[in-house]
Amino acid sequence: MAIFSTIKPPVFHSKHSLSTLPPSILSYHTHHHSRHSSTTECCFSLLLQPICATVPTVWSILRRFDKPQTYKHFIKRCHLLTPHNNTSIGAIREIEVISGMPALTSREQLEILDEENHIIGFKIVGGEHRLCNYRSVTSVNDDGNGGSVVVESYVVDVPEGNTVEDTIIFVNTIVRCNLNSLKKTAESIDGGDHRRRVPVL
Ligand code: A8S
Repeated sequence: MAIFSTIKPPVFHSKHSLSTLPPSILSYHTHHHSRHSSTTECCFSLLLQPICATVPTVWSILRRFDKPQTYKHFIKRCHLLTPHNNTSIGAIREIEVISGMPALTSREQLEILDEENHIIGFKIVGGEHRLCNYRSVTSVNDDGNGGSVVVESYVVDVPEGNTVEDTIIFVNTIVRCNLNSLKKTAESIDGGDHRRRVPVL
């Protein structure tokens, strides 16, 4: 499911699955993006991905700022530009994308790594691509049934010559593919269905 808006700060519509998220988690998705300071037109979107795997399993994949290619299949290579393999806040990675994309590389800086609430966020600070001022936040939440719900939101400038709709369709497609492959990777680690089965009486 995706919710998008060009309004700053982002406005959430009352969707059931979103209203079940703790307000502290939701505020990461809204307030963080309201720091977007670009003067060009920008857009915002939020996607939800239910996963039949536990929060620790999903988080163990997501938290690896140095290894996004584990589930982001558009990434060919990734290396850290900051010394000592340091992946704390401020760390910078350079990724190379697979051929066929309108991009070659992206330089990305880790902005949030909240191990307690399972939230990771980064912003794009350089590279050869068209997504200026891209910033994203991804959180993993317990679905209350033994599984997880991943929420990913982003803001990005609308590239010159493109419309808001084009931009959202393009970026949502990439994010949806990433979330789908995160689901597959996590579910294969957890051996499929980790939801508590409701006994049939
Ligand atoms: C992410 C999200 C996105 C990555 C995009 C949207 C990107 O890596 C690809 C193609 C581009 O044109 C831009 O979480 C860029 O990685 C796959 C190189 C940034």
